[in-house]
Amino acid sequence: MKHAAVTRSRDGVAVVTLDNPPVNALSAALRWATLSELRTACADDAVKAIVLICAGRTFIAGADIAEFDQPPQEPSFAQLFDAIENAPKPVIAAIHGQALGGGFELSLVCHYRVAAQSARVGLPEVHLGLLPGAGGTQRVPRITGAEVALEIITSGRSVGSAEAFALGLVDRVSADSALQDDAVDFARQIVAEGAARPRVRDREDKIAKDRNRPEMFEAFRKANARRFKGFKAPDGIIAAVEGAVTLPFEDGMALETQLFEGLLATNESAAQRHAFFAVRGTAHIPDLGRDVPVVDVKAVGIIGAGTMGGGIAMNFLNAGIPVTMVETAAAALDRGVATIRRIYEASARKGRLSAEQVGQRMGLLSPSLDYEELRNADLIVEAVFESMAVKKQVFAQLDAVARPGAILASNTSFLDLDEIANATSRPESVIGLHFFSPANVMRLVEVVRGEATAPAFVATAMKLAKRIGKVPVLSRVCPGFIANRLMAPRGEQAELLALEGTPIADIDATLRDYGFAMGHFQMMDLVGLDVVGRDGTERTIMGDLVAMERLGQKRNGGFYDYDDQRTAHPSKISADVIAAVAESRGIAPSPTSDREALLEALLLPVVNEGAKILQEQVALRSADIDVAAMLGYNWPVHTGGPMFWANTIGLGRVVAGLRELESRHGSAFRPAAMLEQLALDGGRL
Ligand code: 3H9
Repeated sequence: MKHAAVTRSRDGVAVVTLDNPPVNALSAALRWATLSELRTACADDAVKAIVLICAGRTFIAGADIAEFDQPPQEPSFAQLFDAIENAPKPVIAAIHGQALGGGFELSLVCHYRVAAQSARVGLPEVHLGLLPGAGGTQRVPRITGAEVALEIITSGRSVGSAEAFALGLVDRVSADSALQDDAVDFARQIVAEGAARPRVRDREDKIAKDRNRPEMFEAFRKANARRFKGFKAPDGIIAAVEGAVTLPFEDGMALETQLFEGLLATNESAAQRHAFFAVRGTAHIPDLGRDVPVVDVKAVGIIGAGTMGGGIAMNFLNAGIPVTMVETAAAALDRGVATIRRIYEASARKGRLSAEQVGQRMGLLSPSLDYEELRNADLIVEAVFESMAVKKQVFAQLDAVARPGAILASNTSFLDLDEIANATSRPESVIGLHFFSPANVMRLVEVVRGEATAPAFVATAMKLAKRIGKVPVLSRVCPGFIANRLMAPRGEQAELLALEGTPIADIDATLRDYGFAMGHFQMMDLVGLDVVGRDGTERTIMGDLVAMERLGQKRNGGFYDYDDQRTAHPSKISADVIAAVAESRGIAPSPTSDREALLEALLLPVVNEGAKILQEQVALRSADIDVAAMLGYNWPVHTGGPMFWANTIGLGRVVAGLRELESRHGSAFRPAAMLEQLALDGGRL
């Protein structure tokens, strides 16, 4: 395939169009094509200036991430970038869509940058556990100064054209429809003026000032220590930007390359690159080809105006899709609508939404007490109390009012979807859409495919989830589906370890050190012990704490005591409760003090559950399980999710650890057959 072409040459301006769909990733093939067109244009005496522009929806979105695991191929970034920067004619980048990572870095070796109004530029490498490795850490500080560069590169955020212009990162902003013409005009103007070709690498003014503030780097590191915890890339970025200020350009570049290569070899970067592709890969469903028709969802109904129903409704309102929200009682409906309004107004106060947007979104919401008003809905999502009897009744009612061809979705988190579907005359129309709380924030949605669900409705749900900004993961029916089922053993293990006498503060600290934002017991206290609840007759720690009105942070403490600042302190009361429950259940004290053993006791059972989910084909692929854990339970991204982590530490070790747990606690911890086999074969999950 030809990736770059000189599409026209007008008044001595060669327009080189780069074309590597879908996002113009700067693969070796695209680097070759660009270099060769550049050389041709440079050799052509009729060409006075060169515009680099991209075909398709965006400018270059960065290096081709898939190439990082392959041997380096020529031409290198450095070879291409040297050729551009030292070209004998001015080179102008014309940016639309996004110029990211290596793509933005390519624009920084051009002599000028023209951006379309809607364009954005940025260096998101930090999200891949990397730093910009093609000069970004050296050139951005030369334009913006080190402080702004640190913020932009460590956050990985993309910068809109207006801000980029204000910062000097682009030289001109043009109307979206006129980008190419503007860039060509700009090129002609530069040729006419005969100005010298500026190179960002030669700029000294900003970094000269930064040389007087060496303390800035340490201060930045300290101020962001919490945000950077567990990640190696931010430290590398800070060191590279510091190098831009303290070293000559070539030495700074050498430092950047060395730091980039070091990061590329880390488990964290491998994990984050896995996460990148895993999140994008969930939508590929092998038995759903492109020919499966998709329903155009123009109107949505929601049953239930509680926390879940309201949160789900907001996703559709945010995407401009009208929602009819139905409740049985006026008071509950009013409360639900008021909550949605309150959340939008809070966003408006923080400047995230305009008053007009709040009005538009609320205008799309129709509260109702009547199922009849769902007649025209293309999709109806049930989000009522988690009881089979109630859900069956709701679905029978929906069956009576919904139009033929409407999708009937349940937000159940652990009930049997097939049983719910059979309460209707059209089980093929029933699907699970399992959102995670808070549903307007959490990115995961499990799309649950029942025995009878029609392929077109599965395809519609996957597509719709993306449209409302969610990441869909397909699950078959089983108790807890993927994420809740996967993570249940972590909670059970945490409580078992506590009953054996391991201090809950140690258990929580182990999870935090691994990278979770919170430990299990802190989380329970935050959610509320009465909310979490537990079925069964066995005496539990939680049951005893609830009986004592210790409901968590909101009342009297829970596992921990809390002061006025809501800081957790170890609690004598809960320690006594734990000891009493352990005694009543005949569990002898055998605390685990070794942190690594603690971690494995907490997380290997999760891996084991994941393997069972995979071998039962509840999930399509192990990467989907990782996505469910990362986006549904905030599993630390720098480990790549439980399955990727298991591969990283080695399946032999996972199996050995589980066998050890099995010998102590019984067959619940027996390694899944798939794990045993893969460990034997040297395979990966
Ligand atoms: C870098 O540049 C390093 C340099 O500093 C140094 C080098 C020495 N590579 O996200 P989408 C695929 S590191 C390969 O669904 P959107 C993606 O997998 C890079 N593939 O679209 C998907 O494939 P599929 C720094 C890539 O419209 C398809 O393209 N850059 C790459 O929602 C569509 O992607 C970044 O980190 C890539 N770089 O969002 C930017 N990018 O269809 C990464 C995308 O088979 N990219 N693909 O599932 C993005 O953030 C988004 O893709 C973008 C478009 C915002 C551009």
